[in-house]
Order: sequence, then structure tokens, then C-alpha cells
Amino acid sequence: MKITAVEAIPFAIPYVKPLRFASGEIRSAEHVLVRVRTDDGVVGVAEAPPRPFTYGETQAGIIAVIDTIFAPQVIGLTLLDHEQMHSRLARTVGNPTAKSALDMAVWDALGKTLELPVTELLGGFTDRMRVSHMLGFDEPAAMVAEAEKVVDTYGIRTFKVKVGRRPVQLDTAVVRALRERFGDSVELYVDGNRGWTTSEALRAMREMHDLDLLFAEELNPADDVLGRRWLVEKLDVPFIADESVPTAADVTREVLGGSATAVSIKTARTGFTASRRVHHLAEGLGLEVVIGNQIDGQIGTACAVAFGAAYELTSRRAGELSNFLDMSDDLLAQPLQINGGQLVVPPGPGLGIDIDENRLQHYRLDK
Ligand code: MUC
Ligand code: MG
Repeated sequence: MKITAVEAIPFAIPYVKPLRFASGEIRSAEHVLVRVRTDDGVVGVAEAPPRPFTYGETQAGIIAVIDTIFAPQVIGLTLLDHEQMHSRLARTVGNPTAKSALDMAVWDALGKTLELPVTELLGGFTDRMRVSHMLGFDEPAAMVAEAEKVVDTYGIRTFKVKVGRRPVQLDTAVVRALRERFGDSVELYVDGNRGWTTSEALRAMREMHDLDLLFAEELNPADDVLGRRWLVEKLDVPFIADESVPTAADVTREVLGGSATAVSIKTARTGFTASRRVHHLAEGLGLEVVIGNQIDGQIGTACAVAFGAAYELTSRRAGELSNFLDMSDDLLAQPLQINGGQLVVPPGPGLGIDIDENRLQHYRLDK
């Protein structure tokens, strides 16, 4: 069970169409595959999706920090040393995505070694989650057409609508068009990725007061401290903190400060070990939780559903588990399938996934 080697492999897979939102645009999944090897010959995997415009991490930076800082700190530990590993990596303040992929690859190796699914090791509450689909910026008709396709093809009935454009009517018109098209047969919520000012956010939410939104997420920057509190106090839906809470301590700070009333848990950002901390904190504070998506590929999505299905609180709401549908291909030997609006945790030891070595060879950038 001893960790003997860590590999960080860059790969790039084009998107079928770009995903656009207030803080950036994705045209290609330029991710890092992380592999952990043990002295028993077991290999654990996970993926790191850098989001430079949010956390400042890049593909090259993730590889450098894993190779030179994190790998030397974990080689020699055993697969059960989660807390020792967490403590060592937490000395570095940033690099959440690099740390998380390493943490999850270790959990995958542990599950494979014990011949048990990671989701059961974490909590094992259920084996599946309802799926929420993220709709990126476009014209109202195009976004409604995409939602129709997603409803018809995958049975998904929860949508997170990206907002944060100016004027706010560009976005409120989309949400209204979706509600008019689908009535109360779909759940809708909005995510601004900090794109609006406080007053724009309040104006937009007032314009959408009759659209029965589930949540609002990161509409304005959390660093507008008083503005954020003022906004959250005026809203009658839970306000989700996402990129403002990369650690459990940030959740405490934002929630106790009145700047958020719900939290997005992204395994790409907090792995399994730190996501457990955020989950337990949220449960203790009585917060709503949504399993978020850092625009993960299928490996990252397998991690997100494994964690989300492990607990009652994380599986209550639809999880954001469908961004991989926008990719032209992926690395898994058995692709994930969304049916009837649900994603089942891949069965089998560890994360229940296998890398297709031919595909990896095709898409890796370091060959
Ligand atoms: C989201 O919820 O914000 C966009 C950037 C990122 O890191 O995650 C996505 C989705
Ligand atoms: Mg978000």
C-alpha cells in the first residue's frame, strides 16, 4: 500500500462547441491525468482540470507543482495516510486542483487495493445522482434548443443557467424563455461567476422574481464584502458560494459573514479528503449543498458522482455531472452514460473506471 511514484500527464481533447460564461470560455479540455503507483503494482487515477481565469492554475503549472513539490511529499506514504497527506499538501496555500487530483488518485488506488468502490469507502449512501446540466452563454433560442436536446436525449430536468452579462436582460431573457418553454417541468438556477455588480445582481434577481429559481450562485464578487452581504440578505433563494470557498475555512468565513447560504462542493477543487470536511461542515451548519462541476471530463465526473452519491446531503439536489457531453472524446475505456436524468456511479473497485491507453496515447501532449 506504499506510494512509489506519481505521474502528471498533460492531454488536450477538443470541445464540440465552446462553453462560455462570465469568467472565461472553454474550447479544449487541457487537463492533467494524475497516476499514483504503489509497491503492490496498483495504479490510481484522477484528472486535474485547470481553470486559469479562476484559480490561476495552468496545465504546465499543475505538472510542475506535482512533479517538484507535491509528489516528493507523498511518495513513501501509504494509501491510508489521507490526513498526513492532507496536512503536507495544505502547507501550500494555492494549487487546489493539483492537490485534489493527487488526493483522488490515492483514493482510487486504495479502493482498487481493497477491492471496494471509493463511493462506499466514503459513505455509500446511494449509487446514483440526478444530473443538472450547465447552459453556457448564447441567444435565448439557442439555449432553449440546447435544453430541449438535453431533456429529450438524457432526460435531464435541472439546468444551471450561466449569467453575468451586461445588460442583465441578455441573461434574464434566457431564463424567462426557458421557464416559458418548459413550465414547471424543469428546475432552474443561475450562476454569475462574479460577473455582475451588486446592484446589477439585485436588479436581475428582481426581474426574475416570478421564475421560481432554486438558487443563485456567485452573482457578484465575494470581495465586494458589504455588497455581497446586502444582496444575500435581500434574496429569497439560497445563495451558493462556489469559487469564493476553495477550502472549508473559506466556507466558514463566507457563511458566518452572511455572504453565502449554500455551498458548491467540487471534487476537482477539494478532492475527497477536503470535500469530506466541507460536507461535514455544511451538514453541521445546516447548509444546502450542490455538487458542482469545474468543467470536468469523464474521469473528474466519475469522481464527482462517487463523492456526491456517498452522502444524503450531497445527493439530495441534482449534481452538475454533464459538462463532459460537450467534449468530442474522452479517456475512459467505458464511457459514462446519463439515462433518465441520472448518472450511476461506475461499479467496481476504486472509481470503477479504466483509462483507454490508445486514447491516452492519442491525446497526451508529452509524447
Ligand atoms: C461554475 O460553477 O462556475 C466555471 C468555472 C469553473 O471553475 O467552474 C465552472 C462552473
Ligand atoms: Mg459556479
